[in-house]
Amino acid sequence: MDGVIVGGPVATMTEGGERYGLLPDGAVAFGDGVIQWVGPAAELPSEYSGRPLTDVAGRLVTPALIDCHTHIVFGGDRAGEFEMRLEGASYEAVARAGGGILSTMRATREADEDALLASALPRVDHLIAEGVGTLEVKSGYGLTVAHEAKMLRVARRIGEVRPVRVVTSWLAAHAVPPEIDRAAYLEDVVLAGLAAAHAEGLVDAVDGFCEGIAFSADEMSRVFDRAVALGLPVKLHAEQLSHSGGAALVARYGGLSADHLEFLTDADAAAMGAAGTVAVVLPGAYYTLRQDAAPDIAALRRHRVPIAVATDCNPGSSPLTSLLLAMNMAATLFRLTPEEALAGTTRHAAAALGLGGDIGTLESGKRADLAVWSVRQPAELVYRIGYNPLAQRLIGGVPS
Ligand code: DI6
Ligand code: FE
Repeated sequence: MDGVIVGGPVATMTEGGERYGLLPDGAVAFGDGVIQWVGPAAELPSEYSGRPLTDVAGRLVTPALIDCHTHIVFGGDRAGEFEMRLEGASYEAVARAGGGILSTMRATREADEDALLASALPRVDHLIAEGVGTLEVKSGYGLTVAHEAKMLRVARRIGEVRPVRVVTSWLAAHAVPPEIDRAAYLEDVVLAGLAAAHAEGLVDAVDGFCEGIAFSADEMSRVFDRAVALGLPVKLHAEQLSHSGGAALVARYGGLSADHLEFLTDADAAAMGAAGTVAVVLPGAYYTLRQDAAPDIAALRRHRVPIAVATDCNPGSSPLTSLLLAMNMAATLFRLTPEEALAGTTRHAAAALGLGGDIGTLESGKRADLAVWSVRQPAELVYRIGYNPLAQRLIGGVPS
């Protein structure tokens, strides 16, 4: 589809120039789903002026948003557990009553693909309605070869039944299920399942939960070695609840991203900066778990680590389906500037998925994935709480 968008400010989110890469009165020309020209409307080349014109009437145009860290496919929910905890039950009591990741594991195993898809779509639709055009989806609640692959098949189907690009991550290294010992789980499920799921075309990247209660940096390095052998990029849940060495590990592997990072050190940030690894901050989990130490944003800035922001949508630590709210939380709880928060769901989120050449900014040659908002300035997208000003979304140039 060909077209030209005019009539309002365009936040291209390109780096190095104006804040937000802002063109106060911009134009975006696209054809065959790809952006062909972006610049001041007064300078639109005549070859594009005959195309179908969309006048946004003063509204703001940005890249479509990117949620680069979600666990949006899962069975059941944990509302009952939330209620128990607020009524005073301890975490251990909740676990004894069948709560936690393992309760989601059971519900995910019980659900077939159609049921998992049906339960995920309302959450996905909520994100799409907020201008999200690309969504990362992890496995990690099946915890057998078959159930992990099932989760990623559902993730792929989301991209077929909805106008959203889906990127998958193999997160079998999320927890050890009760029926198998740790070493056998790593070998026969995490590693063997990865090869099988990859052969089925289900895996875009390899993730893990590097934490005292989950997998050690040494265990994760075995998983990463296998990812490298298969030609797959790596990323990691790192330094979320304690300092476990995950951020340095993922930097050593030249990984796409290290995510969470509440216990990040200056040396970790330096290693990430040198490796070009993106820091994905997840304020929804920080908020839900009522953590008290935020990620060291100053260290990330000092070492020029790109910062992305995502929902971490999952039934336990972040039952969040609003990327706009995640941006607001990143600003208010972590002190990101509004420009950093919006870069975190566009340019830097694209980099966290290895798609920096394709999406995340409005530049010629990138996909025509755009959002049009009923706001006058970009900071409004971050400043408002619980308000969705999306007017229109174009994915590959197609209104959807
Ligand atoms: N970190 C988290 O916060 C979630 N997973 C992870 O690796 C928790 C997932 C859950 O509680 O279901
Ligand atoms: Fe997560």
